[in-house]
Amino acid sequence: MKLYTYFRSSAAYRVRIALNLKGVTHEAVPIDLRPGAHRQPDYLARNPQGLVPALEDGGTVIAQSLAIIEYLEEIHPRPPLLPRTPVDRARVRSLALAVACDIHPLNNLRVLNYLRAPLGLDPSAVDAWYRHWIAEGFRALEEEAKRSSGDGRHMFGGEVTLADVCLVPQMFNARRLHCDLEPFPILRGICGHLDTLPAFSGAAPDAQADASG
Ligand SMILES: N[C@@H](CCC(=O)N[C@@H](CS)C(=O)NCC(=O)O)C(=O)O
Repeated sequence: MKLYTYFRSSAAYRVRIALNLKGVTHEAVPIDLRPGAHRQPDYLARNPQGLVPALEDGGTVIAQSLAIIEYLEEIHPRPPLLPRTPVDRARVRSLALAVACDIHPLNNLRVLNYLRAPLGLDPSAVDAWYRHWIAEGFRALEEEAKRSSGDGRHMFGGEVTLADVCLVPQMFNARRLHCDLEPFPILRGICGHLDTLPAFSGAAPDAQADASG
């Protein structure tokens, strides 16, 4: 298995966590987003979506972090990242999708670059955009976590789920961009615990071979 990854990509970070949790050995292939390696013909030939991560397994390339993680869940069911009952599975997916579909896409590199040019927003306006969507998304997740966390250490119940796998990379990015996290004590507490787990710390950007700058 090969994971096309970039150390700072939060979507790739999700997949790295899932691979670690499931103990799946793989080769990490760095795709440096800064010079645009994800837009080069050789990468687009593998992954026409032109984003990281992508997972190659047995000659097939799968794009989209949540599709990759659900694939891993099916071929390596232990430990499970989704709970047992349909209603609980739906709730965990709902928390994960709040990050992956509602927060992350608005703050992705290509979106921020488009705000800078051609739209011409200055750096402080782009930072305000970023922080606004983090605050908006985290406000909802903090409320959700009040109801769904069983122990203040996990987004749902008392076990690691897909919701945690999505939250931690988003929190990492929010910290890196100096977002105000004071209003989110439950989310901070959950991430404080998860960051101590080897599967999570080993997937963190600074722990990657391609980490730089
Ligand atoms: N929905 C996709 C998002 C993938 C994505 O946006 N990846 C970012 C890095 S986190 C990327 O490749 N950005 C390159 C760009 O914006 O040009 C997923 O979950 O895999």
